[in-house]
Amino acid sequence: MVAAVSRCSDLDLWRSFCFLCPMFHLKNVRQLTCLFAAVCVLTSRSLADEQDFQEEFLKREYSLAKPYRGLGFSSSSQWDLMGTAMVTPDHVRLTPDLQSRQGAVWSRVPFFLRDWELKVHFKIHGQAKKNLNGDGLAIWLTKDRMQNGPVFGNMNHFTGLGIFVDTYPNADKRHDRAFPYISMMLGNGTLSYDHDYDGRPTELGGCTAMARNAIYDTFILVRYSKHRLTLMVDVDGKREWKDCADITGVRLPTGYFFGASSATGDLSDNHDIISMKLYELTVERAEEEEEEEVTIPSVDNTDQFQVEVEEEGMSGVQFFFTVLFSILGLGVLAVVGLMVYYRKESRRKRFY
Ligand SMILES: [Ca+2]
Repeated sequence: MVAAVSRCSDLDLWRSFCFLCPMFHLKNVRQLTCLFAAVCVLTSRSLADEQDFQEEFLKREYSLAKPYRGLGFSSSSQWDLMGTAMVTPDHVRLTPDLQSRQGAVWSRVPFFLRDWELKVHFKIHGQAKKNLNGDGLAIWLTKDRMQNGPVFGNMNHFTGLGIFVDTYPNADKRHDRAFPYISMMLGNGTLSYDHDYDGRPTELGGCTAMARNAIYDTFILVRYSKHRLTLMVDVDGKREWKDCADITGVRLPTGYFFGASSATGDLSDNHDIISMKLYELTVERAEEEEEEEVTIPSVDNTDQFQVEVEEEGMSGVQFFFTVLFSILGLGVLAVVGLMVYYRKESRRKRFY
């Protein structure tokens, strides 16, 4: 509707330009200038319209953006801070670049929209060299809020959606992916996030994104509409979204809370959230298309997302004992076999 209105007003402008130009009896160069000016005006208008169009669907009650007035202490604020998280004029710092810190920011407002888009502007930066930093941050839409735990500063066995910007390769022997790695997981309250394997056993999809110490602004976009969950990233300053994961058949209950959390361990980084902007999507639905009640997050055909996790190879000591016990086992079997054989032999001889 908004788009249609803006198109009409653009058309009117265009008509008035086309009407005015011949009135001046201009030569070719002047006509071209006139045309150029008209295009400039129309283009700038359409960009502004697009921004207005987007802002119209911004849901402020679920969004975190500058200026962060009263965030974390005012009763009118819609967000709570936790752990080491602190607010500056430019960002919400979840953890500083120091060891063993945990911080989070959580929305106070339960979320009930059906079709939505979340744009997260974040910054991860620190002194340490690549792969000697950690651990990353997570974006959440979960049943529980304000919990401490081992999953990037939130509880394990969570219920809901987790998006992880993992900056440290714990399963570094695999070398199957470059870090930072961004991935998605849907928790049902019993699934466990496996830190040692960087969440591979439960991940729905993901991609490498060079989002640490980036010279450009870094963004994640999560879109959920008609049971389809899409993850996109923009980390290389091109101002365009790159596909990261796209999962269909996702069933996500409502009434959950948005949050962002982070943790450092032996390794550290500054983990900052600059904004989390939630937009409502207008989606056409057939009238008979009634949404069924979803109580537990789930994905249809989860088998297709199972990531095979290979067991790590044996260490030297493990190998030695395995061989030793195998030889001893074989020896015992041989002795038992021989005893049985001789007993049978002696019985046979007695019958002769
Ligand atoms: Ca990791």
